Amino acid sequence: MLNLTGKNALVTGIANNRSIAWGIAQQLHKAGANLGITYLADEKGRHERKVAELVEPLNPSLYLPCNVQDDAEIQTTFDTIRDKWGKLDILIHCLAFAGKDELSGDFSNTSRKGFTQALEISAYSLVQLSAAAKPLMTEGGSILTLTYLGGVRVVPNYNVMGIAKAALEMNVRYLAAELGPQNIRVNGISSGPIRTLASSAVGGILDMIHHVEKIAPLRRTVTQIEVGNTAAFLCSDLASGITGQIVYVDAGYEIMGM
Ligand code: 0WE
Repeated sequence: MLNLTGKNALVTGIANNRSIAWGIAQQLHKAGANLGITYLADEKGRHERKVAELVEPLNPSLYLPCNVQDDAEIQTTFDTIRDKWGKLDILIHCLAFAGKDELSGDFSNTSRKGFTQALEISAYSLVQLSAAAKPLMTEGGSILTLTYLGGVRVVPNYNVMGIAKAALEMNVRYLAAELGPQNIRVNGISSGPIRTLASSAVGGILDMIHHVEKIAPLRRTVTQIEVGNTAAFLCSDLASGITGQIVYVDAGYEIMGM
């Protein structure tokens, strides 16, 4: 049965109690995993304190700042994991960013800086974190990222994030091929739209959610906990034969043509 006891899991991307990463962290904890949580530090340390308060019930044994645009911070994070845990079993990558002006209007107006930034933070970061995790996954492991249908099909306004998710999904396949011989599995979950801090900053997210509620086979959207349950499965030995895959957790929306 689903059991993650004895497994060390690093979870990135928790911003608040609506974060998909928060749903994943809760379900990994429920399955018995030992958690490490990373956060994006801000100048005043407000974010650090808010996320710390949120995750406290999950008793994380590591709590570290990790900005993927800062190589030194990544190095410190993984050095600490080596020192405190000795090995890493699970890496959860829930990071994405594009400039707000890149997420509306004509895609062809995407700036060089906007394109580079979106791909660096949303796609390259998986390569970077996987490289850092690889030497610590001495007993095999599971790497999981979050993607979205906009990386495979055109979703209005998703724009450069779609290109970043397409790159991210291909990163999953290349990493799975490289790391498979070390028994490290790499997969993605393609979540349906959920109201989170990131999505609520986007105009029209409620209309998109209402559209999904009309069209998806299950006639509803999914929750962070449902994504968390699939994440716990994919990171567990129950999924020992699954790697390089993108699993849709979207109430079936992706199958529909009309
Ligand atoms: O991947 C995402 C969110 C990505 C995202 C959102 C923001 C908003 C605030 C990345 N960067 C930023 N930067 C900001 O300044 N989703 C799957 C949610 C999402 O975002 C959309 C969507 C959906 C769905 C953007 C446009 C259209 C649909």
